[in-house]
Amino acid sequence: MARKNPNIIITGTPGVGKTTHAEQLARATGFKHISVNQIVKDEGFHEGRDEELGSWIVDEDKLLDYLEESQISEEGGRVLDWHACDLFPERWIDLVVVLRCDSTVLYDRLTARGYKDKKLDENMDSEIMQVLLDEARESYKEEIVVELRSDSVDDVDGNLERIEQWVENWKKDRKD
Ligand code: DAT
Repeated sequence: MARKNPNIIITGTPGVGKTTHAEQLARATGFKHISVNQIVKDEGFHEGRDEELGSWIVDEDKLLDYLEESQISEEGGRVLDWHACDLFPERWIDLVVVLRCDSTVLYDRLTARGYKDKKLDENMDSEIMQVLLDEARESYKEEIVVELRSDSVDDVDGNLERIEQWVENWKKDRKD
């Protein structure tokens, strides 16, 4: 059975605005916001923490089994929010949004979060080197990957309008 609603990944370097976008998009569309970080933490899908980076060492098999059992592929209507995207099977995903942020803006957001030393440096490098954009382009068909800016609140509003329009078109195309 083909899903009636699309599955959307919102990805990008920590601090670019994934959660901000995913929450608002889920509210506007009625889709389910899947905060991968939260699930990993709540369900224990990890093998401890990388203390230096301050992030979970994720057990990807457990995470993917969990998502598969939640009928993600059949039901659709999920907004996946995570700083990686290459682990999700292509057949689950209809749109990959890669958020990008000016490096001075990102620096301020990450230091406000208390990031410092290696964690701050690695995330800044990752954004400057467009690591997540490259990962998305290598993992999914070019036509489903979109790069959007997330420097300001106006950007968020514009991005949401664009994604909601894309959702409408996706649904219309499948009805015809
Ligand atoms: P992420 O989920 O990618 O780590 P977030 O949504 O938690 O990012 O946002 C990090 C902080 O930056 C948070 O305080 C909200 C703010 N922010 C995010 N995107 C923004 C934007 N486009 N304009 C203004 N503030 C933004």
